Amino acid sequence: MLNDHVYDGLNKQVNAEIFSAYFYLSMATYFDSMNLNGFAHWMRVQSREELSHAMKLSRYVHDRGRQVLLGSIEAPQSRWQSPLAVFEDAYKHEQSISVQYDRLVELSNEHRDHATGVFLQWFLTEQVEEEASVDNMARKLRLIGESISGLFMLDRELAGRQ
Ligand code: OFO
Repeated sequence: MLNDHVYDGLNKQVNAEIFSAYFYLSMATYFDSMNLNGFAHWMRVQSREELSHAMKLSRYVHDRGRQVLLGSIEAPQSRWQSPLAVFEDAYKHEQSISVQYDRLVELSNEHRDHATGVFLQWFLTEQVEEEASVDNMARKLRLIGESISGLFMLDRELAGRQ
């Protein structure tokens, strides 16, 4: 059975992952509005990935004998100045999620919940990848600069994300 503090932290993290899914979905709709279909597709895949993170956490809470309590999800931002601004925000967001996982690991250590600490290692590794993927996109967009053809080439590439 999970300790109440760790349980509370995991519940909040489920909420944070569902918010991430919502945030990326909002980014997808922004790209839809610009007719950048490849970018929109990339964001939808990302949104689904975030939901899968929420499911993985939920399953763990259940396996440890507690029921996940879902909280309300705040409305995400829906407008940006440019595709680059979207990925810069996504990068900041992923950095904040990484900090949350670090704190959650610390919390589980504080309460000597080693099983949760081990379980959370997967998320720590995943966060390295999550930060890198949005940061790489921001770097590419900075290289492209004002080039419309560069933007469309990248859009075509992103349409292939599985
Ligand atoms: Fe679930 O990693 Fe992004 O937010």
